[in-house]
Amino acid sequence: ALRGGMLYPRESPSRERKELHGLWSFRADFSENRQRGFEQRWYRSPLRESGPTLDMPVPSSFNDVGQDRQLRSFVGWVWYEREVTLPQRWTQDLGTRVVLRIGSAHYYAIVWVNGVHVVEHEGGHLPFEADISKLVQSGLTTQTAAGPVSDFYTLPVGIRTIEVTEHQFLINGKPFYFHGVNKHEDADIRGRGFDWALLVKDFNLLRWLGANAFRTSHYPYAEEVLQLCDRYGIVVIDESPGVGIVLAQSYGNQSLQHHLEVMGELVRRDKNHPAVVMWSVANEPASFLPPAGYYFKTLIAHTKALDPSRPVTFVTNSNYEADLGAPYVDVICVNSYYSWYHDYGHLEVIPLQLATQFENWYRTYQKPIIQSEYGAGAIPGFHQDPPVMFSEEYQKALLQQYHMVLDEKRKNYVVGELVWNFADFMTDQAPQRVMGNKKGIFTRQRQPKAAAFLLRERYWRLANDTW
Ligand code: BDP
Repeated sequence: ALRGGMLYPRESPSRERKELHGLWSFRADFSENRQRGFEQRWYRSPLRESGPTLDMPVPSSFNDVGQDRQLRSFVGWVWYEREVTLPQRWTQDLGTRVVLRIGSAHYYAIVWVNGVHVVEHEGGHLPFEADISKLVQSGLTTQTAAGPVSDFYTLPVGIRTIEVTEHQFLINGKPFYFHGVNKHEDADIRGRGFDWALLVKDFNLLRWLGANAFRTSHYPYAEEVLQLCDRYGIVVIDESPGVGIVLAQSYGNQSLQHHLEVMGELVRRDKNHPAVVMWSVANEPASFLPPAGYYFKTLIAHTKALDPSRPVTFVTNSNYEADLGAPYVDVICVNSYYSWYHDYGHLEVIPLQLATQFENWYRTYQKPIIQSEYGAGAIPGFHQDPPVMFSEEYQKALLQQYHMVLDEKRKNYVVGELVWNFADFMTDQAPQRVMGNKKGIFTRQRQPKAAAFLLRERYWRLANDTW
């Protein structure tokens, strides 16, 4: 007979709920008999102490978020672990009931809390729970060297230095070459919005690719994204939402004041992330218009005053001679779409045009240069040889032409290349958009196009070259 119901954990004046969703440590037991975890008692100490772990989003299927074939089809014991800090009022008051509830775990589940076995359950889909009050309650208040603690905060930190010379970008005194992507916070169904499973999938893809950096085009990303960058050592160019500054009136005083405020908010939020190595105040403004000079001078000086420890840039697609903001940046970030938005189909123009682009910028400013965007649209599954626009072959061939020049110039003053874009993304409708922007090297569903394999080969080679 049923001994009682199992109420859904709903909050009320007498009930508090703590979500355990998010990133968990994870390990699949690949050992021959699938029993190593039990033999070595992995539940007794933090999982990372008994071997390597992966970050796994919960809820999600471990089979689907990675790039590992073995895990894709794994059947056997997998171990999930996370540390939980309970509010003092739960652990101090011995009359409070603390219940651990698992909404669903496939298929046979064994649960330990602080190394103590608390419950087992067979079957997925349905919830089970255990009263863990005795395990987590001490009846004590948290004390320090001075008395009871009134507030507690932990902040993971990392320490590194950034310097920019005439032709180099230095991290911890060593020349750094950005080889990575531009991203968007975008995916099917959710659109723009934070999602742990999507984030972990994207980081697994960045790792697959061998990317060491990305730009948060064209707005600040969720803080969780930067937290993972800190942990994984992915370098970030942190961009403000200053996109579309293309009219003379965009340079008005009101816009400038707001832009200064936004930079203040951005720096305040992200200044403690070692992964962030440069601020980008804008993307593709009409920086040739007369008011742009004063605007960028003020904006960049303000950002540097807020954070003297990081270089500041904006991403330009103006002509090197006409750009009125470039004198104030530390690093020149240039976008160009040779053989895509000009000279359609003429891949052979790229080497000369791109080399000239780099030479002009460097001669004029003597600052390191990042190719902050370049790319071509490709509809996955469309093939043409000789390549034509929108075929996978064309995207790949265009990138290859860029790479030839990048390889020549990176030995001098080009310090990075960020492909446009990591993944296809949705846009407004327009004749140049084929159900969105198709310049992703991955599809919007995060599957690789031919160009992804090209970049993967290149980035892993560059990774071994530069470090
Ligand atoms: C660049 C923009 C980027 C666009 C890209 C494109 O910076 O946001 O998505 O062009 O047209 O100019 O694909």
